[in-house]
Amino acid sequence: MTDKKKEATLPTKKDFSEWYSELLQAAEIMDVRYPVKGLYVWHPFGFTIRKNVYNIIRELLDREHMETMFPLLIPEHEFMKEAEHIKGFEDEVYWVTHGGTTPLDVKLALRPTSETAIYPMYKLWVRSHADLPLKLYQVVNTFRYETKHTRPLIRLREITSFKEAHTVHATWEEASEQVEEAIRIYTEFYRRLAVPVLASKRPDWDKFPGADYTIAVDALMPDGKTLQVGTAHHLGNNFARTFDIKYEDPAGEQVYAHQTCYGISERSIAALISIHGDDKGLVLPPEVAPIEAVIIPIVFKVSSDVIQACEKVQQTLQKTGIRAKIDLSDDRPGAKYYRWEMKGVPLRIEIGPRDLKNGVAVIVRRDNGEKIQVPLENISHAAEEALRSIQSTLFKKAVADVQARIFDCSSLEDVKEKLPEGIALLPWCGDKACGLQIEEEIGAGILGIPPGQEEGCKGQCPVCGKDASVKVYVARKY
Ligand code: A5A
Ligand code: ZN
Repeated sequence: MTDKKKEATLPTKKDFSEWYSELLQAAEIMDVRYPVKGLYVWHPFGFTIRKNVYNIIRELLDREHMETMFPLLIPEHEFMKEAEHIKGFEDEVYWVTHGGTTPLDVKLALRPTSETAIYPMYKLWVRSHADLPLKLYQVVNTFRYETKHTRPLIRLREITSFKEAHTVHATWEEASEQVEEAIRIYTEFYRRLAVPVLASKRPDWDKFPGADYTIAVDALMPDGKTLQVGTAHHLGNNFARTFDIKYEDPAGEQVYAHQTCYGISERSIAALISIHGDDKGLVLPPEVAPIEAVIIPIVFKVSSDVIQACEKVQQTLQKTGIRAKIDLSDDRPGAKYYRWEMKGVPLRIEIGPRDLKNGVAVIVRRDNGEKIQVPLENISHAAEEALRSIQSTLFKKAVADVQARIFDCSSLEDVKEKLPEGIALLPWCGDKACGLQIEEEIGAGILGIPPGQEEGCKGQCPVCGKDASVKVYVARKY
């Protein structure tokens, strides 16, 4: 690569779609050149972000769940058991039909999700009320033959990082509490990524195939569209009846179990990148940044003093638990700044001969460009402070941005005017016919009903004029 090519600038973030595509390549997140549609390759740098992100979700789930792993292949007869589930997924399934040149007796589905792989085993594992609740999760790849426009990290045909949890409970109510818990876990997970999410109960026509109901979390993207970044489903005893998952209750009766499942994917990384990035590239929250601080020696001739000081700073930072790296490449300082800004490194620490003489370093924040001079003996404390501040500033900024882009609307005209900027809150009577007409007229989707709405009139349904007992989020969706 020539120096010029390396420093080619990104399109402005206002052209979000182009910015996003260019950034994935320039910041070395994904390589989109793999020759199968909807499949992409992780660059090692992107994969390190993924590792940090998935460590957080694992940390949160490991408190009450156990991690496991089920097979990728699902026999046709298991896959075809639950009628609603099949209807929802049959157009999206890839089938394995041959072993070498021999046709298989039983066709095998590549899992689009793992209910039908896991639940035949749950039938064997769940015996008594003492086995419940059962809470397992896995992080695996899943395959969906998506027909809508595919996009790296957002709509994949191979989802490489599908985190799915599957829980079993004695009662419908306990399962319902688990769905709430899942949404709390996801909200906390996204807070650690400095990404605010909005929870809402999906309308019936948009729930998971085979579920009683679905609650989703959505992130608001820079272009005003929302991205569904997680879902939790109450499965009732629908799958338990199909897969015969029963337990013996304390009175000795055989009772069908109640289940939930909830999932997130690398869409979490799409949201993180898109919400915080700027015209210069990635801006990573310290929690997930592969490098939290890059140290740049400002030297024009070889100066072993400066290099030594940089190495000492690196050691000090690493001892504090900060992921620090020195850039000792031959590039000019300007080229180094450019490279690490593109990669979203939260802090840049510059040390030159004059700084060294004065016993100081300069710390530059990636999120707001702020520069401060810090005594070298104070460097790790100052870096820690700055990292903490970046993490919380990014979240506050993102929260303020979402709040400013939710609009209370009472008519469809009003909604149409506001949607290019964000999300509308609109009264709705709850009838499916009205809901579908709203979606049709505004050319966008109903996300769902936000939680915590007490009964009571919330205005009039813009379609039928009847009193509305709820308000729904309406948005253009990815
Ligand atoms: N078994 C349940 C958990 C399930 O499959 N739910 S789901 O279909 O809603 O998927 C879970 C989450 O995965 C979604 O909320 C969405 O964030 C993500 N997801 C779904 N399809 C995807 C795709 N094609 N590419 C990337 N992420 C996807
Ligand atoms: Zn209505």
